[in-house]
Amino acid sequence: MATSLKNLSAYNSDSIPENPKYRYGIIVSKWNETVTTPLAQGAIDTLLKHGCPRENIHLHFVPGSFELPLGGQFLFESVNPDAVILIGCVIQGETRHFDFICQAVAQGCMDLGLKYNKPSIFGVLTTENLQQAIDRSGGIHGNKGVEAALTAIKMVDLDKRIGS
Ligand code: DLZ
Repeated sequence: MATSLKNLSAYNSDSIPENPKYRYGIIVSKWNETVTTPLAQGAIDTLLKHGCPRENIHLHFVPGSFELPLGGQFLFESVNPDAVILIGCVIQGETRHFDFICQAVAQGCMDLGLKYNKPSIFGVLTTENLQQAIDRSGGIHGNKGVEAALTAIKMVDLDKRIGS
């Protein structure tokens, strides 16, 4: 597999716009917390690194990934951030929960962005096992939270430049 040797979070900082004045919401699922905590930290560290003040980051938690889109909606309806990042980790089990949750949160994330005309970033790991999730939350394959934050910064920049 192409990803087996790759740190997917490696990037060139010069290609990322600085955007100190923008506001970000981060909703984090408590389910598989040992994975979602480093994902959230990766997202926060990345926003701070690229100039976002800590007070412009609105961090909240929901019980599981299924609740992420509604958590994002609560944020758009309250503090109205420039983008939200949904962070979760769904691990394949023996039942069809995995399929239902992944489908719902992916669709919910897309619907959320389209409803509020603001970036809604899918920072959810969907893995076969815990090791794959660990590898992608600060392990050998990088940190999906970092990638989610970079995507949020780029999409907010695009939104502002287009002037939607
Ligand atoms: C119920 C459930 C299961 C089985 N697995 C996960 C998971 O791997 N990752 C996750 O974020 N949440 C899981 N949940 C919880 C659901 O997302 C949700 O919180 C409950 O079904 C209540 O709506």
